[in-house]
Amino acid sequence: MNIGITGNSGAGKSSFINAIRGLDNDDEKAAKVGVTETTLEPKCYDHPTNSKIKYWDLPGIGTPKYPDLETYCRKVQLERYSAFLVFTIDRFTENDQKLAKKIQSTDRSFFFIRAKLIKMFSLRSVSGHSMKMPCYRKSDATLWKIW
Ligand SMILES: Nc1nc2c(ncn2[C@@H]2O[C@H](COP(=O)(O)OP(=O)(O)OP(=O)(O)O)[C@@H](O)[C@H]2O)c(=O)[nH]1
Ligand SMILES: [Mg+2]
Repeated sequence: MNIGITGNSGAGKSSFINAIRGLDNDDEKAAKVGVTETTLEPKCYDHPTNSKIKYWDLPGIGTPKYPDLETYCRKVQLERYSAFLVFTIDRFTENDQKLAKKIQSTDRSFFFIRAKLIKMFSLRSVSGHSMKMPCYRKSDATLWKIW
């Protein structure tokens, strides 16, 4: 099974693949991780224990090479993959929705993955100081709200 890991650039797709394979980002077998457009072409990574599952580290959307969804779908060829994890951060955007619809139109399944939640909670914790909103105690409520 070929699982496409997709979503906006910088959402943490490559980092997720490394984490699920038990690798540090600086391991020589790890997917390349960075703060600017990093994954430029689809690249295949084995599941750590199940040889039937392949993770495809896909480029991110919204970069000079893949500026919009149409360009992205044309170059990445969604139909090559059997299912998708769609990475999002901070907000579900119209682009996330459009990408999900494109995937649905190819009869593939997908899950949305909300990445960098801990970062979101800690940022709110900082701003929460002035807004008197202790964030960590509210994290369960926040999770319910966005789910
Ligand atoms: N705080 C936080 N940072 C993360 C997390 N996952 C990834 N990052 C950071 O986010 C940045 C982008 O991570 P990548 O894994 O390269 O993101 P990507 O989605 O593969 O990016 P592209 O290949 O450009 O599409 C890096 O600086 C990572 O260290 C996370 O769960 N929490
Ligand atoms: Mg990447």
